[in-house]
Amino acid sequence: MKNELAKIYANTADAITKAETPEKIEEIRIECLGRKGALTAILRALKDLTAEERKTIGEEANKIRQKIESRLREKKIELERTSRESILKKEWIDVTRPGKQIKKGTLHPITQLLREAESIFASMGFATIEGPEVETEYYNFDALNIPENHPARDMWDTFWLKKLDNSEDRLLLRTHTSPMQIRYMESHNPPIRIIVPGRVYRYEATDASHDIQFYQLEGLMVDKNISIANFKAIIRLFFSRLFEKEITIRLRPSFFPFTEPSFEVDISCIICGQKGCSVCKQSGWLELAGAGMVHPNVFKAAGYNPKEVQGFAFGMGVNRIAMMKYKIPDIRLFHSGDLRFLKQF
Ligand code: YSA
Repeated sequence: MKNELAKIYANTADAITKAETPEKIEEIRIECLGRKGALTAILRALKDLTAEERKTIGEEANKIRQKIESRLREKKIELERTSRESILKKEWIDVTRPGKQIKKGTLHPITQLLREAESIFASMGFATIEGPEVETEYYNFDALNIPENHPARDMWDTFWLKKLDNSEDRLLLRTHTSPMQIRYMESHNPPIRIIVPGRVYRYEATDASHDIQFYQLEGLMVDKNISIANFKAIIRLFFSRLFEKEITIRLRPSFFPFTEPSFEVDISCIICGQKGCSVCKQSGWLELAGAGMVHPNVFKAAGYNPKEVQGFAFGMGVNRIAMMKYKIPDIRLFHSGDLRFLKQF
C-alpha cells in the first residue's frame, strides 16, 4: 500500500505541475480526493488493515493528502492569476490612442432655411404652428372661398385619397398651407400672428423650378387695423434679414379667391442686383410668394365678423427661397438624396 501511496502522490504531483487551467486542477482534485478518488479509496480500505498497519499507512496517507491539497491550492491560485493577466493583456485598451472620427451629418438645406425663417418671424412676434398634410376638401378649397367647379381649383390640382370612413368630406394631400388659416382662426380669437411651415403637394409636371412636393411657409396676421403697409414692412424686413442685405419689395396685382386684394410678392434679384440675369429672366425681380388681404368670406368661414377684423396672409415657396439663398440651380436636387449635393450644406 505504501508503494501505491507513493505512486498516487507522484502521478498527482506530476499532473498538477502540468495543469494549465484552474478547471484542470479541479479535475485532478476529484480524481485523487473525490468520493471515488484514488487516495479516498486507500483511506476507505484502512479499516481492513491491522491496527499497526492502519496507524502507519493512515499517517502516511493523511500526510500525502495534505501535501496534495496544498499543492492543488497553490497551483490553482497561480493559474487564476496568470489567466487574469492574459485576459487583461488581451483586452488591454490604449486610452491615449486617438479615436476614430465619427462623420457628422448636417441639416437638410430646407430645414436650415425653415429654422432661420422661424427665428426671424419669432423676433417679430409670430408663433410657429403646424397642420395636417392630409387635408379635407373643405379646408383646402371650400373654406378658402374656392367652391366645387371654381376654375381656381385647376391651379391646385392634387392627389386625392380614398376615404376610410363614411364622412362627407373627401381627403387630399394639401396643395398649400393656407387651410391652416381657417383651422387656426376657428379655435383662436384675434389678434393673430402665426406662420405655418410645411410640406405641400401638387399634381403637375416637374422642371427646374416646379416639384410635386415642396415646402411653403404661410403667414397670417389678423387684428383690428392691419393694412398692406404692415405686410410690406414685415415681408421686406424678413427677406432683408434672410438674405443679409437690403431687399426691395414689389407687390404685383394678382388673384387668389381667399384674398382681396391679392398680389404676388417679388423681391429685387439678389443674384444680379437687378442688372438682369438668367435667374430673374432679365427682369431684375424674383417672384417668391403669393399674398393679400384676407377675404371676408374666409373670415366668415372661420366664424369671424369681417366688419370687425382685418388681416393679411401670404404663402411663400420655401424651396425657391432656398434656391436663391444657396444658389441651387434645380429644385429636384432637394429630394434627390444625392450625398454630393447634401454634403455642401
Ligand atoms: C396666397 C394668398 C394668401 O393669402 C395666402 C397664401 C397664398 C399662397 C397660395 N396658397 C399659393 O399656394 N399660391 S401659389 O400656388 O402661387 O404658391 C405659392 C408659392 O409656392 C409660389 O410663389 C412658389 O414660390 C411656390 N410654388 C408653387 N408651385 C410650386 C412652387 N414651388 C415649387 N414647386 C411648385 N410646383
